[in-house]
Amino acid sequence: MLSPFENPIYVTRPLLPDLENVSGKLEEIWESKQVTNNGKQLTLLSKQLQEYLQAQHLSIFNNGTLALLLGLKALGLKGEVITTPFTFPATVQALDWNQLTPVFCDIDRKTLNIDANKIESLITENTSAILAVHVFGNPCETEKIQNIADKYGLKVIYDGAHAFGAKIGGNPISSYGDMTMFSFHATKLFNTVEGGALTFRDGELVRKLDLLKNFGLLNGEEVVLSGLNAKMNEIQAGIGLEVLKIVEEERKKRHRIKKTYEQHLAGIPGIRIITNLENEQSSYQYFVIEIDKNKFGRSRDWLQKKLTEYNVFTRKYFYPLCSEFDWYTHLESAQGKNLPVANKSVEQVLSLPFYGELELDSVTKICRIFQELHITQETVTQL
Ligand code: T4K
Repeated sequence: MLSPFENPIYVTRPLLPDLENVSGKLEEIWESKQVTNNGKQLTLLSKQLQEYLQAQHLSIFNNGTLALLLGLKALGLKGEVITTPFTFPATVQALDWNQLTPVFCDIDRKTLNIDANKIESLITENTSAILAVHVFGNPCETEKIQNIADKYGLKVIYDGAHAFGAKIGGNPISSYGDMTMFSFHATKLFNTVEGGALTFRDGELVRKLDLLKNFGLLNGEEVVLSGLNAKMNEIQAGIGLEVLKIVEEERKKRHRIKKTYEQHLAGIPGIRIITNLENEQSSYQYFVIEIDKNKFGRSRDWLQKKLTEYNVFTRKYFYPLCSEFDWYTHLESAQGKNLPVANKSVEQVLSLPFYGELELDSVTKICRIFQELHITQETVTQL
């Protein structure tokens, strides 16, 4: 048996800038005495992110969940929203807080994104929008989704929590749909410790979102909307400015790690790498595989547990399916029979360690552990 790693290897580690640079930023902020509520750092970060993401409009929030929640509110959606069950709880919780009913659509076998071919049959007179997720940073089939939305007059919102810098045929991911949410949580490729943003087409929404994230407060005197507090502070924004400087380097490192995994996992039976479609560029947010128990010889859950003995800590993103939450069991679209692909995939997915600091030797060793744990078909039949 290969020896365990000396130190734990986690699914991810935050991309942190040099402490010296952060201290410099902190000094600047301290001196200004403006520590939140639209200070200089936030203004600068908004400008730089708008350029980086090539967004028409951009608004920053204190996390991705509140960005999405308030984005949906700003769009004034009502009734039902077609979405995916294979996502982080935040996606559907943002619908719940807006009194919107999710209608779950099954997912695509290859990318695990919403299956664009199955959306149309779920549209009713109550449908107001499609909320799709660029799962693991691999883009959705945006053209198909837009065609359906145009035919029925629906809004399209993308949860792009994982999709920072993803592209389709060279076009930035923010250029698709009416609105895209990005998460800047510590575990994300680009982070502000906690944080998030919306990019969107409609310039009218700028003012509305500014109000919604600041209690609906206008000029300090009038309260014109029922909002909440979803502002990013200056320390987070300052850290974000430093992280933005090193994000491209991180992406390159992740590219090398991905290639190493692909090279060494190839040929192990029962392992499928979740990847983007042709002509699309992933953000390199996660590296995810599916384990086919019959071919690999062991189940995903067995493998995940076994890996901890080697000091390797993987995650089952996104287990359980959102359609399994107690408060959705009455929905017809949440029934297992209507979501066969999602129900199968959720039992097979495993997110492997993936972050720039992870050494290529460690990646190779993780793959060798997989080789060691895989058992041949002959052995399976003898068990
Ligand atoms: N939509 C989608 C599709 C999402 O995936 C998410 C968030 C959202 C919306 C909402 O966006 P935010 O409101 O969060 O901006 C993490 C994140 O908290 C969450 O942001 C993320 N998705 C989700 C996929 O992952 P956990 O509970 O798995 O994180 P945690 O704390 O177990 O961290 C994972 C590993 O990362 C740890 O084992 C070690 C490492 N780690 C983590 C943190 C926080 C560190 O090394 N240092 C750290 O500070 O949820």
